[in-house]
Amino acid sequence: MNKDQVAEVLGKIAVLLELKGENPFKTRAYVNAARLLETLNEPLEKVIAENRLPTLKGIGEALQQKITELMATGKLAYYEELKASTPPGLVAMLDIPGLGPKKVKMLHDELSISSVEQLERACQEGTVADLKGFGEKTQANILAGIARRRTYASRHLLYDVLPLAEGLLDQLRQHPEVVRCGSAGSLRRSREIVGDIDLLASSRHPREVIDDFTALPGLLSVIARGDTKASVLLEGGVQCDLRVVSDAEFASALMYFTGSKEHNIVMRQRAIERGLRLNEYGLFRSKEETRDPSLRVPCATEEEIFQALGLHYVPPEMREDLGEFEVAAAGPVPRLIEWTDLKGSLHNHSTWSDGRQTPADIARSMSELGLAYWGVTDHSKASFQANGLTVARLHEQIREVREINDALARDGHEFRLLTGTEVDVLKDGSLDFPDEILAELDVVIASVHQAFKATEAEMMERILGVVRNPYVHILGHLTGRLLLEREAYLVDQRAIIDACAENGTWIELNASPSRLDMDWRLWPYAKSKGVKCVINCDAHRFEHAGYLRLGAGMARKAGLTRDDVVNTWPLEKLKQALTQKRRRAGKL
Ligand code: DGT
Ligand code: CA
Ligand code: CA
Ligand code: ZN
Repeated sequence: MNKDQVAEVLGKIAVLLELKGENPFKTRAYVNAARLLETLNEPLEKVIAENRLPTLKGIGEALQQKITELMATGKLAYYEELKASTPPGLVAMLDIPGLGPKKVKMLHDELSISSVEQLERACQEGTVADLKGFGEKTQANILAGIARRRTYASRHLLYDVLPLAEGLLDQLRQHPEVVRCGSAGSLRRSREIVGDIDLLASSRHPREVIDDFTALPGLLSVIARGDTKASVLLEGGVQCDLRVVSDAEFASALMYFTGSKEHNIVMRQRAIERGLRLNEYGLFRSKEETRDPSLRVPCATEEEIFQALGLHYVPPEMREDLGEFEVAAAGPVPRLIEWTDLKGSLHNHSTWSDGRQTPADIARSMSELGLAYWGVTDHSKASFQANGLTVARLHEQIREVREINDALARDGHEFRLLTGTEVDVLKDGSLDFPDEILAELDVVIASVHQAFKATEAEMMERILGVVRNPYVHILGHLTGRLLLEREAYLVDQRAIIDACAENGTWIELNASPSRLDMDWRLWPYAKSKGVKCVINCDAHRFEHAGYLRLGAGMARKAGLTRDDVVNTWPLEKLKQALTQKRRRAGKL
């Protein structure tokens, strides 16, 4: 720990003591000690080593012991106990503007309120206003503060914020004073969930850029504004931070604000090992923290910074400190998949089940998009709520799709639909269609859509049986999670990957914005086992073709290349690959 971190803990102790209604002198002692450490102008280690803690004003024996313990171990038993004995709801209430420890204690003592939710209810009922020292105005402020807190705390699906960021970047690009701009943060790293949008621009006149940015139409509010940065609240409660730097600082600022924090820490360390300093202002020839332009190692791009630190370029999606440094130190990072490599999606729906367009319409629009093929894989009958197909209807559908393909061939088109199904995995582990009809289909995806509450053992037995079925090409949305909505069901993903490797079964990367399942964190393992990926839109309407891009972003996070993903292959190669499992099982 450094002195600022020690000071922070002492400050928190003061707050907890006040919440508990401890003797005010005791509380003051912690506040004063924290302030003293913050303003100390020599390293705390040195003071301790030279035994000079007792000479500091107002730091008695008890405090000396606590500071020493914190510095030595990074922890403090006293603080941990204090925290554990305080209801977490009381601490959370302190985040609401206008509520200090005294008021929170009073709410707790007088109205038995010990969580933000209880506080909100009490305010709505009007009981808070009656408390001494509160009143109608304070009560209204607390309610507003709770609402704001909720908005800020919210996390967002990447897919929902991407267009917001694009819209703002368009505005920045058109600004006459902007030299370069781009997104940073979790959005640039293509995280499936993002906290806020981070944008970066370079300019000679930051103030003008900030002024115009904060005056853009459609902002809910301007949260903060300075000469070189601003935070605004967008429609839907999404926060956006813009920072404006000089163009000489752009590359290092972009790198810094792209993160991740964990990745940045390693980069900084690599700089220090080379006698350099890396921070948001640049790369410097210096052994100390600096932003002195005369020490700057000129780097116009991120590539140059990586190079100066002995690394090949790491694409932003991979900057999570999850193995990218070993790769980029050993040689160039392999060319990652790009969404334009994708030739079609193999898992999609039509009006035959719960999709919006007919197979004929789908064929027309997907070929216009320049794709080469598109799977029509509607639900099976067990998914009755989605109008799942019976065997008889599936036969009819196969006929219809073949007729469409015949017509495409006659007209000289190369685009083809693929016949298929997203067949339900039933509770007992059997499939909703018999093997005979699965054998007729180009592509078979098996998905769990029911009995989510099964134990891990039950779920594993169900899924492993399906993985072994020679007619099942692809395992659909492996965990059934819905981001920000529903937890994954209990499955041992690695064991399933192992089984898929053994049986030649592919795994889907379902690119629907709230699924993105199987998760990018598992794909490096799957790749190491030789399991192929299929990036699927699970499209229910035309616009969902755009999910291919989102899915490719997740595959990039996992370091997947074009050849790891079967739907980058041309139709003939894909069709050949789709027969392999059946051939291996002697079914062809
Ligand atoms: P988010 O917004 O929660 O989805 O995640 P990020 O990664 O966008 O985080 P954010 O917006 O707080 O900060 C943007 C980037 O700035 C972050 O990825 C790395 C950098 N950064 C922020 N705080 C720190 C820090 O304390 N240390 C270091 N090394 N980097 C930081
Ligand atoms: Ca962010
Ligand atoms: Ca941010
Ligand atoms: Zn589906």
